[in-house]
Amino acid sequence: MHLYDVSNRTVVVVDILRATSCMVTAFAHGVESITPYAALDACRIMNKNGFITCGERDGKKVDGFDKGNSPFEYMGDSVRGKKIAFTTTNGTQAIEKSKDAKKVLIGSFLNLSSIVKYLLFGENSVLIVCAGWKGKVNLEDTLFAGAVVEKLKNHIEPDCDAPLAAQHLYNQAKHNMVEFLSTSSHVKRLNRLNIHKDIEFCLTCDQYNVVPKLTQGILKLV
Ligand code: 3SL
Repeated sequence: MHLYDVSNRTVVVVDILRATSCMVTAFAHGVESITPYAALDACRIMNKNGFITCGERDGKKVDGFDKGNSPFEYMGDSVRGKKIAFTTTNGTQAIEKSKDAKKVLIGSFLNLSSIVKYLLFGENSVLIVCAGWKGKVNLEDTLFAGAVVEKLKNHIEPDCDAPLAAQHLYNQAKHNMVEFLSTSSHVKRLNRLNIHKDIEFCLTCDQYNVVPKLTQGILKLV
C-alpha cells in the first residue's frame, strides 16, 4: 500500500476467505452497521455498548465473542438491525490500512457485480487492496481483483502489471474456482478447520446486491 497515494482513489478491500464475504452477507441480511477493528481488545469492549462482537484469530472464533467468521453466522434474524464490532486476522487490518482513501468499499465474489457497477460509474481511480494472509499474497483475493479487472477491461486501464497478472489468473480459474484454489494456502488452512462449505459459498458470484462503504470508521450500505 505504501506505493499508492489513496487520497484520490476508491479502494475496494477484499478478503474473500472470509472477512469481507461475512460482511457482505451480514449487510444482505439487514445488519445496520459494522465497525471494523484491527485490535482484538478494542473490538471486545464494544459489547458493553450493545454491539455484537464478531471475528476470529487464525480462523477460530475469539473466546467470548458472539460470532466467528463464517458467512453462515451472518444470515437471518440474528443480525437484522444490529450493530456489529468485527475484528479478523487480515481483513479488518486491510480496512484499517485503507481508511485514508477517498472511498473505501467492501468487495467479495458475493457482491462482485454490484462493486463493478459502482466502480464503473465512479469518478476516481481504483485500488483493490487484497488482504492476503499476514502480509503475504494469497490466490483467492487476487482472483477477485482479476475478476474486477476482467469485467472493467473496456472501461478502466490497468496502470501496472499486477492487475494484468490477476486478470490472467482469474481467466484461468473462473470456470471452477473451488478446484483452482484447492492447493492454495488458505483453503488448506480452512480445510483443516473443516469448513469446506464456507469456501464454496465465499466463491459464489453475485449472491447479493449490496455495496458496503466505510464512513468515519463505520461500514454502512451506500
Ligand atoms: O484473516 C481474515 O481476515 C479472515 O478472514 C481469516 S479466516 O478465513 O477466518 O481464517
